[in-house]
Amino acid sequence: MPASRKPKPCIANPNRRNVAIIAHVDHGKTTLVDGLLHQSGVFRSNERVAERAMDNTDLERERGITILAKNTAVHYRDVLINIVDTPGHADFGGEVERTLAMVDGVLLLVDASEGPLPQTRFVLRKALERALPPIVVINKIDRQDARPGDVLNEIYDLFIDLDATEDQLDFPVLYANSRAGTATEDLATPGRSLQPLFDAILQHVPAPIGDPNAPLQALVANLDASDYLGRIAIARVFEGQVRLGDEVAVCKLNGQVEETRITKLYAFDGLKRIEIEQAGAGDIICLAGMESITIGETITDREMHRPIPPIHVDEPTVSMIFGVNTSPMAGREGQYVTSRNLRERLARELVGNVSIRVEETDSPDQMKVVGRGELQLSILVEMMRREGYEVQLSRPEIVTREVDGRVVEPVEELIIDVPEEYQGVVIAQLGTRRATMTKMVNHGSGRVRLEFRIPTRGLIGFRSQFLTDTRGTGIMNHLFAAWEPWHGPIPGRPRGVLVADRTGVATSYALYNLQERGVIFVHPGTQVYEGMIAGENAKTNDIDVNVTKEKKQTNMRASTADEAIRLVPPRILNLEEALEFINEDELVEVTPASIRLRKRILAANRRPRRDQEGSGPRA
Ligand SMILES: Nc1nc2c(ncn2[C@@H]2O[C@H](COP(=O)(O)OP(=O)(O)OP(=O)(O)O)[C@@H](O)[C@H]2O)c(=O)[nH]1
Ligand SMILES: [Mg+2]
Repeated sequence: MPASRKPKPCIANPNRRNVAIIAHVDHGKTTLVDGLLHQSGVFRSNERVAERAMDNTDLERERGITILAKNTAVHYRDVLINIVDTPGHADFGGEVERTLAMVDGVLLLVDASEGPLPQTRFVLRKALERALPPIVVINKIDRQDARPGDVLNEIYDLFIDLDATEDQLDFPVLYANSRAGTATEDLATPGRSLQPLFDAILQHVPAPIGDPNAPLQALVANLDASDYLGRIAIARVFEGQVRLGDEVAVCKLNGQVEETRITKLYAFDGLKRIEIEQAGAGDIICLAGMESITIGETITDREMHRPIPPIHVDEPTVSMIFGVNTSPMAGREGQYVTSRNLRERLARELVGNVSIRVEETDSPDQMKVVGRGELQLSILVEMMRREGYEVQLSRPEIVTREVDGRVVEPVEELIIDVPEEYQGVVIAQLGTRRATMTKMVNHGSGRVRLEFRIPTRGLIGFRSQFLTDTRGTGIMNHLFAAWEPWHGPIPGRPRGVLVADRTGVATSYALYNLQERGVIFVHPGTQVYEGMIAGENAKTNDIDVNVTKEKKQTNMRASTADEAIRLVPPRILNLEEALEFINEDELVEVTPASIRLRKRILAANRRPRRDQEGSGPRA
């Protein structure tokens, strides 16, 4: 036997598989999990189960996207398959990165029409870096415009581009319709169930490796919480055994070791967690009763401390200042409004969210929150407002760094798919945002695919412009590509705003007279204050306006009841739109009931004027 031969790794448990489902946003991960749950007999035949059962938070259901990675487990034959559903949106990439630390293989889903997109590349790169064997699932083959053959070629190209090894290139391929719950190895033979996929998981995802008799080593890869159990650590056991009542050590991220006892132990089973007495190498488990535990920490033997190196995730690139609400209406609609409330809430977020950072600023009332993108930050704000918080937010900014005395900034790869007729306007728009086109493909279908490199900065505010420019028909995707030297100034919002000049209630009469000047953001009857933004000016300057003006009449009518007046419906900005809209001298005020835009300095006589054309570059 050659001396270099390594000892054969020990299979921890032949009846376990741990697999993550990864893909670009909307390619059908959560829908596929529905199918796997149904067909493994998790539900009673008459049980009513919501579509996309794993997307169980309010925000996920409302937006139809997965935000948090989540575990489930199904039985197939005599094997327990732990499955982790991951989010596909780039802003939640940190969730995918830490999930991969838990599994032994991945299902890479690719939409049969869209083909690989930026996040497909990101998640596949992360999986290949960890040497996780992939099973490729070309999904949505029922789509009218499905082109599975081409898509498979594009997937090969992507693997080669990512320097996949020979072995990795030898991936198995399945064709699926997740919505119908079918998969097949051969397009000529329509699938009838997901059995080929179950079989592929058993065959191609390796059983977990690890020594069940070694000292315990389990990595906390995710956190969950329940009202009843408090904080729940989701951990992958790599070595050894863990039993209820065991005394264990926790290797903390700060290098300290804490001793504790295992008081509550669970395994995943369908959509539930079931209590178990013990688990061993290869298992994915939940532990409750460890209040200070956090992601990246290792639960290990009391005598033999063997920490696993912490999970590294990509650096966040977008920041926003979260401040105590200072508007005259502060505290009216929210329950938690103080700087202490804000601090505590953000500290809590840090525990479960490895891809954000919170930094102090010069002011005790303001915290800088750094995340992966505007969506990730706005989801955090959205959760906070539902919990009763008020907060005021600055315009999102990108993070810069200094390398060898030069300022560098994040640059993204942007892929756009638009009908031919909008190509010109989109290219022109992106030109002003310092994008450079890298590729242009015309499939001859009437749509073109354009690829660009663009500073992350240039993307702020682009999405809404893009949707307007393409009448909602454009599709855009982007992904962090590299840090590059500063690309130079990018012009800011071309228009000024209409600023309320006094406190009061907006009237139809006043809004009617103002609507020719620009786009109105408030309904009649809305409470306004001096310095609040009531609309966008059609010109580049800001103007102070009285939106509370009443019609001069002898018998005054109620402000909202001027029925004779025909008002253009106001444009009500949602949180993301508001954040994209505001300039540096403006803020978004968020309360559980309202989203208001305002000037940073409210008093008109103290506010620097923005009445020159094109007031300066967007930093
Ligand atoms: N036609 C068709 N539609 C599908 C199929 N699978 C999923 N969909 C639809 O695609 C949309 C997105 O599905 P999801 O399962 O939420 O996608 P996802 O990958 O989990 O999305 P994120 O978690 O947000 O990244 C839903 O409207 C599904 O009904 C399929 O096989 N065929
Ligand atoms: Mg999903």
